[in-house]
Amino acid sequence: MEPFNNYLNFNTGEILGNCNILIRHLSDMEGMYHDLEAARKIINEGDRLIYRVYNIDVPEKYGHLQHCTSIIYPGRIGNEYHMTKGHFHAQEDTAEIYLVLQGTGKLLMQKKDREVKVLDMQSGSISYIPPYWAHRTINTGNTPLIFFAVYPGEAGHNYGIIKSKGFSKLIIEKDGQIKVIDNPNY
Ligand code: M6P
Ligand code: ZN
Repeated sequence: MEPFNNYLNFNTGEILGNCNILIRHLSDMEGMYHDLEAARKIINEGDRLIYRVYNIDVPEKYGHLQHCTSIIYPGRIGNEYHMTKGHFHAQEDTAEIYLVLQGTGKLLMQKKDREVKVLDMQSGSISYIPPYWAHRTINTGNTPLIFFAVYPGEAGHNYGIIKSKGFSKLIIEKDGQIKVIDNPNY
């Protein structure tokens, strides 16, 4: 394989070049937001774009490094901030790094033994997600949250556990403040 360049726009998070774009609307995240009624209403009124991922095309194999940008648009579903689906890695002993370019948010992580960790994300923050931690990103600001991620080629995504159980915490807005609360459905 030959070396290659791609070009990242630091303001928009868009990558120009050899990449595929993943677009997630609210309707792609069924049941993931706590307020099912609010989610249903928005979907019925025409749906909403929640985030995009610009993923550079690299073999999903040991030795390679996957890398992408994610752009989470600001907003809430009910009182819960816009977020990614969240996943474990299919190959669970693989880590990941997030570097924030723009915006503010939270990185919610959880192990299978339920241990939970929440880190702040802001321009310049470099978060390390160790092996075995599921991860979800939440935009708690009023502007897009844009971050660059790097992870091992073979890591893969396992969405099943998060889709069925969610995370044990929710990141919500209450009285104008960002709150981390227990997920009543967990
Ligand atoms: C980050 C990385 C990607 C992931 C994306 C969206 O950019 O972790 O691997 O796909 O966030 O998150 P999710 O796949 O959970 O929707
Ligand atoms: Zn990951």
